[in-house]
Amino acid sequence: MPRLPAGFVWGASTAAYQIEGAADEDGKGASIWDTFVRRPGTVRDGHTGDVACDHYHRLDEDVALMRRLGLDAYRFSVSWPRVLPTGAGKVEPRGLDFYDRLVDALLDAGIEPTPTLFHWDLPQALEDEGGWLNRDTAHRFAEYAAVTAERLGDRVKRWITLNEPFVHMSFGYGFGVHAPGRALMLDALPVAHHQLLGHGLATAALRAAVPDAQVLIANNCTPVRLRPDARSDGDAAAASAYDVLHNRLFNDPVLLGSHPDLSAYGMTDPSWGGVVRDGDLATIAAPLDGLGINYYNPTWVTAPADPAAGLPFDLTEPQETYRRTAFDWPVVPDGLTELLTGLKARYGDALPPVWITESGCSQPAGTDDRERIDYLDGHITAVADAVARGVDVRGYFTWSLLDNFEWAEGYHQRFGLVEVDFATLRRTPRASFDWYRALIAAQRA
Ligand code: PNW
Repeated sequence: MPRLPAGFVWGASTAAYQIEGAADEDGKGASIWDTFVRRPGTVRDGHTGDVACDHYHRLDEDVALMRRLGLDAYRFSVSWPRVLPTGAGKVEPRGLDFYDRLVDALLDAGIEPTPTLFHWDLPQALEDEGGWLNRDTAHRFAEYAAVTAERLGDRVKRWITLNEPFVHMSFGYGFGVHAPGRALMLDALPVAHHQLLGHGLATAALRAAVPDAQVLIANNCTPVRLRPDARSDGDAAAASAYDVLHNRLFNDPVLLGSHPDLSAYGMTDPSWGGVVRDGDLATIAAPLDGLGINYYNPTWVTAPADPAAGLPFDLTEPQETYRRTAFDWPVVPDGLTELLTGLKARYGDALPPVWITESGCSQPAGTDDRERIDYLDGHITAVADAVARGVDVRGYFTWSLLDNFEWAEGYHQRFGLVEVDFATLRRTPRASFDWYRALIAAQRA
């Protein structure tokens, strides 16, 4: 069994739209996901998050599961349109009441609440004004952060601003496979900048409301790999270009206050045609207490077959045979060590303590999930290896506590330590739940 330093934080993660249900209860406004799932052909089998795990009505049962698991911390997300139904202006107190009850239940169970403020469920009213293509959304996000922190900040000290701004930009605005379903390709880039600006403004708002707040961002990062048969300079250039888009576009501004070289994307103007204004990078680079990393697998790239087609890389498959999750994602634990040591090498002293804010896998239905146990064991060992090599990692949050609404895949992908029967909403802890519980207990012993 892997062993991490004393004080290491053991957690599990979820997100509002994926578990809460109660999609229009207690004054909640519509989010872009409420809209998107109703558009034919967007989500497998037409699934929606209308009910999901019904966590909104079952929070006591779910916190009891967390207590049984022995979690130190629980990462959930706050639904922006529950708190501000039209994204700005009028606050819905019943929405805040729900998170207030959740926070109290967690503290009562000895579990540290670790909210994420934005896990992709933008209020539809803000999408109607352009969503994250509109710079104003960054300011609305900071106002929402302030409202939420004023209500919860007496008890909640660790805050995560954004979840995976890369995935939201690329899937939501680049390819259109997630809400809001826009397929703008590289014209989606302003979404990166406006989310990061929102992160910086929200960081200031959180610190103003909660003087002893710890503020993090959760970036989805991937080590970029070439196939062993790659040898052309074009392959290396493609790897570098992909690293810029997926990793550095989101880490460099936050940690260094600068943008990576975007010339592979035809961008040489530092203002991105007026999108990036004076002072923005300083706002974005406000000091952080930690960097959240969501890791699933490495990405393999080659030089583009058709460089004129648009992107300066092609995604490809590894030559090696890896085990695969139910999602068909390759299982590559050492990619996590590579990622963490690579971050340390690149950012040095500018790298704050790292938190693994998501790591886990989809496996077939059923509670005898040995493959998930192997996955977690391998990835936690990979974190321990990185710690042994000098990377300061403070916690590990597995994705996910419960089976839940997996975005465009609906309920077809099961990431939970706890199985959910979506017909009855009955929860059944899996073998991996008992394994994780034993792991946490052994670390304390
Ligand atoms: C993350 N990819 O999304 C999200 O933060 C979770 O909400 C989600 O349930 C979880 O990972 C599992 O998918 C990702 O294709 C979506 O590289 C797609 C990718 C990675 C992460």
